[in-house]
Amino acid sequence: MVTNAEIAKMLSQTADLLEIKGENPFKVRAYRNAARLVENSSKDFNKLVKEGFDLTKLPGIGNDLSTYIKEIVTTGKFSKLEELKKEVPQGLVDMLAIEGLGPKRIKQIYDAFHITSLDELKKYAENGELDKLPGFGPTLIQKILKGVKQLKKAGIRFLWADVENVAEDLREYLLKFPGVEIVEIAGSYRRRKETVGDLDILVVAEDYPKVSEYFIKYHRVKEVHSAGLTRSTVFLDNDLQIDLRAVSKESYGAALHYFTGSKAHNIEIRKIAIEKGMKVNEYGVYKDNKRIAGESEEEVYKAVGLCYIEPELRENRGEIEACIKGALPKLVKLEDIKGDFNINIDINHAVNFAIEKKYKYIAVNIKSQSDIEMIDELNEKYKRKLKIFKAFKTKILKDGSIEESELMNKADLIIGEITDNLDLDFQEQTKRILKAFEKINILAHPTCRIIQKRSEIRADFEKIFATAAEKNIALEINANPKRLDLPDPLIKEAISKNVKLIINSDAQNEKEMDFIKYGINQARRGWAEGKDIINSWNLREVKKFFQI
Ligand code: DGT
Ligand code: CA
Ligand code: CA
Repeated sequence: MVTNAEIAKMLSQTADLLEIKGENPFKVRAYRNAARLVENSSKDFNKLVKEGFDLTKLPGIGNDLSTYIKEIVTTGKFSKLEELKKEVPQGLVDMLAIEGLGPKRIKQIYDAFHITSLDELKKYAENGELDKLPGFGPTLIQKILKGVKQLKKAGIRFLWADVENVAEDLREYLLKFPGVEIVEIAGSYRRRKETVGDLDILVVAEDYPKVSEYFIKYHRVKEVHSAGLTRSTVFLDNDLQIDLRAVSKESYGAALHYFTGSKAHNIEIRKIAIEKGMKVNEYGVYKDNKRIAGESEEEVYKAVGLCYIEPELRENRGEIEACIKGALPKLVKLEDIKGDFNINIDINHAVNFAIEKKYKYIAVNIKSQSDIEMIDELNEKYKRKLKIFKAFKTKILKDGSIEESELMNKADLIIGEITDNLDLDFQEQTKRILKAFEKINILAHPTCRIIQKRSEIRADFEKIFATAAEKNIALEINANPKRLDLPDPLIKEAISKNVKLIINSDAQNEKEMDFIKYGINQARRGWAEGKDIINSWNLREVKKFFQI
């Protein structure tokens, strides 16, 4: 589902890119007006389109824009914008975020020097070339230099899994300091977002300035940005920013809630409080200027009339409404997992790992006749303790047929994956996947995205979900932290269509079998309960689902 804000963003990005390209100003303005209209509308455009409302009745929306908005709502993407992104260098798009640089000036810079990256922009600003352009005075040049610096820092996002070790190490490091009572890592890290911009650490301690002094001596600190009386910011050797904040015990819950975010969730909570004549901030909940809550998060939610909402759900994607209706999901947990269905390592190693984790079943990818014999023997050996299924992993070809083999007939399960022709158009890609559904049991990494490196394939996931639910095809949540595929919004949508999902490690070595925990993070962010996740079920239910 696409929100009004998302539609508006795509339209206004299109306007920016058209303007950088120097397109007709009337056209540019039409996109901007449409973006504003959608953004400020009290009506949900998603709903309007689904109800068949004639968008051209709205002021400033002609046939073209109406078609575009429909495309965005139904596919979640805007092909015109995708095309423009291919034409306009990313560096120029990045420059839009610099204060003082709009599309017009970026075009001016590009036309004069043909520069397309932030680094080049910095060079031209420093060596005095930019000054030669009309309107580029010293103040603007300073702004540009500052903007480039900020952007380069802000632009770096880290995979959640890549900051996990340092986050937990810092937590332990801080807890060791005398007088430190509580250390909690809030922000996107606590919400288990697939990437994090920085770490927001809260600390309850007797003497904060002393803790701060100790904090900035952490062995991986490269640069101390600031160290104040209640807040300190440093950068680690890998450029990860860490914000440390002092919090008092009585307002710990309110601070934890505020700094866990997301911002969008916080804004909604504050609205609810205001409606009830209350005020919420990082220090507590107030009524008639009196503090009525703040020590724990539970207390904060309760004070505004809500139940506790798990951090993974706090994205303003309906969690507050669900809480009011008593319909919050009971999220799946790592302890619920009873198996792994996409394992590419030595069978004996996989079996040992599974037994250690007390898994009830696994599926290993078979590559030869001897694999089959080995699995038969192991099944004999571990009767009742562990069931080992034979999975045959195969490529889904361009036309939706699959690469077949003798081994297929001896497998319990067929796992299909798309590895090429990722840029097929929406219709063709959809058709390809639906056709593959006739042959496969599990669709691996359904969108084929690689986080921050490769975008999702274009396909009609609404249709794919409907068909998967009808035919009992399991969709994978690939737990590799670089993939986390399905992405969480799609997990939420799949579940609402009654699709069953399976969290797989896709391990290439024994260590990676532990990836499952990242898949759990993602599943929880997608509102998944045990009933939605096949490998949290017992063996009998799994066999029944796949009819094996
Ligand atoms: P990140 O670091 O980009 O991965 O995302 P977050 O969510 O960790 O964001 P960050 O580090 O900028 O701020 C941490 C939390 O602090 C954020 O989730 C919510 C809260 N917060 C920050 N700025 C604002 C604000 O302007 N308004 C409200 N309501 N909350 C804010
Ligand atoms: Ca953060
Ligand atoms: Ca922060």
